[in-house]
Amino acid sequence: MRRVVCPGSFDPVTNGHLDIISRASRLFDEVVVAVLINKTKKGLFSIDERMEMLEATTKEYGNVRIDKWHGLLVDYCNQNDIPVIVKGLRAVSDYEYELQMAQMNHRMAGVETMFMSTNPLYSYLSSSLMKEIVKYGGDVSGLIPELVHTRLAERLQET
Ligand code: COD
Repeated sequence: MRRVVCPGSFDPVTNGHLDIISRASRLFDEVVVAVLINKTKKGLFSIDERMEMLEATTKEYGNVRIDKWHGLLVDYCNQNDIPVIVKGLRAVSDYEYELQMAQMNHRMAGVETMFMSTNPLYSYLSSSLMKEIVKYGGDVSGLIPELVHTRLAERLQET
C-alpha cells in the first residue's frame, strides 16, 4: 500500500490545503493528514476542532484519514510505516525552510518529501490571512469551505 502523510497546523483548513490533499489522494492509496501539535503556539482552534473540520471536508475523497501528533514527524512516519511526506509549496519563500526540513528528515530517517506546487488559485492563501480577513468581515468565498467560514466567524466573535 502506498501511504503518505500531509502534515500541518491546519488552524483552520483552507482550500489551499484541500487542493494538496485531494491531489495526493489521487496519487496514493492512503493519505494521512496529521495535525502537528505545537505546545508553544496557541492556535485559534483546538486540535480536536481542527481534526473535526478536516474530517468533514476530506470525507468525499474516500482514502483520507485524520490523525494528530506531537513530536518529530519522522517518528510518526516510522511508527505508521509511512515513507513519504507531501508538502505544498506556495512561493520561493516557502522553499528554503521546506528544503532544510526535507533534507533533515531524510538524514534522520530516510523519509522522502514530495513537493506539490500550489494551485495558482490558492498560492496567496494561508490560515493566518483567512483569520484576519474573516475577523474584519472581508470576503473569503472560494478560499475556505463554508463550514470552516461559519466556525471561524463564530470563534472570532467570541474572542
Ligand atoms: N497552497 C498549497 N499548499 C499550502 C497552502 C496553499 N495555499 N497553504 C498551506 N499549504 C501547505 C504548506 O506548505 C504545508 O506543507 C501544509 O500545507 C500545512 O500548512 P500549515 O500552514 O497548516 O502548517 P505549518 O506550515 O504551520 O506546518 C509546519 C509543520 C507542522 C508541517 C512543520 O513544522 C513540521 O513538519 N513539523 C514537525 C516537527 C518536526 O519534525 N520538526 C523537525 C523538522 S526537520
